[in-house]
Amino acid sequence: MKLSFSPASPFARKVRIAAIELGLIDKIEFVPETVVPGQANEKYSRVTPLKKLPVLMLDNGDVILDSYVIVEYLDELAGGGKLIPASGAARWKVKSDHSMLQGMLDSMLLCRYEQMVRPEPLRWKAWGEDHWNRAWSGMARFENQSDMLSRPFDVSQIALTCVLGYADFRFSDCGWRKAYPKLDAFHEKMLARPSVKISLPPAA
Ligand SMILES: N[C@@H](CCC(=O)N[C@@H](CS)C(=O)NCC(=O)O)C(=O)O
Repeated sequence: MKLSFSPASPFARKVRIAAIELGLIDKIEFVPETVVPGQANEKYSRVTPLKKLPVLMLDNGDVILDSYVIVEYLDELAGGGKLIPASGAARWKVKSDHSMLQGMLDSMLLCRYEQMVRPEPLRWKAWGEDHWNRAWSGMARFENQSDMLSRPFDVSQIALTCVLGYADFRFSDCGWRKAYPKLDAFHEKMLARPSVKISLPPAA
């Protein structure tokens, strides 16, 4: 299997952490890919018209996309129910938490693109603030959700780790540690895992 990848991508990081935790990392070849909004990448658009990474390319030519779906696929390969509970209330809780975190990451990425790609005169301040507030109030939600910080390791905890790592990477002066001390403790706990530590984004 091959995974399109960038060390700066929080979505690709989620898959990398999951692959390490599931013992599948050696079965995946990481293929570096560069995608920039507003710039064509015809070769990669043939892999996925959405031109987003990561994408998992299977040996039979099939393509699996969206980081959550890739993690679900890997989880099944590893026997199932490892990072995503197989059934019951725990399953829906983990999936729903993950959807919230995925939306937060999407909003953070839009803020980043607004700063990085959009020409200054075309920036829309209220729109950027709205997206940042979604991520920020999402963090507040998880700060106050005690089970998230203590339950067995799962895909939504990986996603929360990636949200916080991305905040450090691209919004280093946002002050999340001071505002959210329980998330800080959670992040420290996660950093004890080699999968989390080895996948930290590069220095910005
Ligand atoms: N829902 C997708 C989001 C992936 C995503 O937005 N990836 C970013 C890189 S971090 C990307 O490819 N951006 C390029 C673009 O949006 O043009 C997933 O979970 O895999």
